[in-house]
Amino acid sequence: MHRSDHIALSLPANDAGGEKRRNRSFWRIWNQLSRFQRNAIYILLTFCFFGMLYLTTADTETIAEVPTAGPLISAIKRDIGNSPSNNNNNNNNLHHPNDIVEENVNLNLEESHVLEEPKGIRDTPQTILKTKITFSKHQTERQKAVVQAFQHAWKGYKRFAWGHDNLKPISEGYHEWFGVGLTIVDSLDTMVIMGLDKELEESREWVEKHLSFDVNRDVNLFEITIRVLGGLLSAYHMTGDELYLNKAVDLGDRLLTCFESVSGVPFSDVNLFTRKAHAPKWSPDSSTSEVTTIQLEFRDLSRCTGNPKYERVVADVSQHVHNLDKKDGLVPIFINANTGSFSFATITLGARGDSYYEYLLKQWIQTGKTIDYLKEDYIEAIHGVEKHLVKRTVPNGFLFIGELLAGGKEFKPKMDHLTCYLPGTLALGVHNGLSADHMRLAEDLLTTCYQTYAQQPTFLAPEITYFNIQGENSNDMYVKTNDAHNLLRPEFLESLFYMYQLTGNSTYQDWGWQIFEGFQKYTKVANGYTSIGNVRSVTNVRPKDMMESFFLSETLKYLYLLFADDPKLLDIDKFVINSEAHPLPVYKS
Ligand code: DMJ
Repeated sequence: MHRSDHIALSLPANDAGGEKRRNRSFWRIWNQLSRFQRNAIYILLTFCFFGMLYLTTADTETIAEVPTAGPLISAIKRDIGNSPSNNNNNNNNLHHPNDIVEENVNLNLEESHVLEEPKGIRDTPQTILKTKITFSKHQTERQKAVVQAFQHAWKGYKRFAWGHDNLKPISEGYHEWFGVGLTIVDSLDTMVIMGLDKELEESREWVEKHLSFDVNRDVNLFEITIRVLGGLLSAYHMTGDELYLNKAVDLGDRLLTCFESVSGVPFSDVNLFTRKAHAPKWSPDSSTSEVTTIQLEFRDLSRCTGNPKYERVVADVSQHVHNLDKKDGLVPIFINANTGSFSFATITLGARGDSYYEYLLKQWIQTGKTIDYLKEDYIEAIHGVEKHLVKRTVPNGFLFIGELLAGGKEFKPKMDHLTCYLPGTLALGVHNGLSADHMRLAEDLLTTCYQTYAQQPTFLAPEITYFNIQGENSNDMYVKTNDAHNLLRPEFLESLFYMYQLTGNSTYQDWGWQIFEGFQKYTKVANGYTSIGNVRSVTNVRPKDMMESFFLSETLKYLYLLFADDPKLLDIDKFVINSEAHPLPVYKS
């Protein structure tokens, strides 16, 4: 039997005959149609034609709205930051200290950002301010001592904690918090200001090669914003190096899910890798100061990228908080992200309340004094502080700012060291045209803050001080054992910096020097600087084995700026300094 390997199909050798037959039958059918039927077909075809035309045009418009994919952020011209002639920009012959070299840059966004863009938001390229700043290389003796302190801390960090968040200088190890090399990123602009080129170069290399936000870890929105986002943006503004901006964009995008709450008030924590945001484990609430101390950074990110999505979410939070009822401008320290309402909580200018007030003023300044409600809320709040929180001690009448316990009736004569940022903020407000009365409050509070240092044998302030308002003994202030620690915090030095810059009074420099000496004597250890557990004894300071990143980012930076011959080494008319001491540009609106 023969087996057939294929099936033979019989097809005409040439199908031209079939084609003609099909054509003939089309015309035969067409001719058989009535005039009405033919007209109906004409109309239908006309509709189809215009429909197609419309769709094609609409498509074109949609595409035209998307920014040209062309150059990515990394393709911004770097002719200022990179040109060899400008690598020596610290030379005073080329630029005055703190000169800003401005360049208008047309920034096109990365294509991936375009795809992620929420509906309705246009991110057309915008003109932004690009800067490279030079700081005077001339240093006073006190500034040189601060630079040495930085280098000492840096050496320990490099040796034992490089690429990790914080140095543990005594156990010669590190502490991981966010897992993003926090001390490096937080210190970048300090290195620029101090002229530490070698340290900056090695840090830049680490950022380029190793800084990744693909970290499967929950981070606190506020902390990572003021320290890391603020640090990257400030480094970008000071160097013109878009590496820092690219990293800031990556981080900013990962933080946006925090704002996906019912009210728009952000959740406090977010996993950087999964981008899942949530309330803190210990409470359904976010801290009021935390949700209102991210605005400078997110706004700046929008201004740098030309993409409004970052600014929009934080501006909505500010507006939302503005609309809530307050006690003469004062706010409770907790707010619920889902309901958007304040919780029944303490009112304080210390922990969890402090920088709400700071960012009212600084946002107003950052936006060229164009958003009135921010200024009005700030003025009302300072009035509320004077009315409800300010008291004087017995016997010497030191002014301090206490707390109102939940319910707003009971006054607690307790002040966190954190509150000592306020004199600087008040002075900044006066400098920007607000009531001169604020300066008196600033000076009085500054004196009390100074006393919290001067009354301790270590010349270092405790974390919390209580005040005598009843006259039960002759001490104006006292410290509880559990509050006697010093974490190398900057707030008082920050205030000294503003007060010196705005008054030129060198007493403030001398106060800063006394505190610096306290740090040198009691917190300096072989491998860096350490927080201590007890400021009340020079023989038993109880080192805590932790060097917080803000020691390099803020404490040493403010000391360095305070000790400059030129009070305007960093010009506060051009920069607004965020809550972690990262300067960001002041905009016109
Ligand atoms: C810093 O992270 C910031 O200054 C913040 O606003 C308050 N706490 C620390 C410094 O004390």
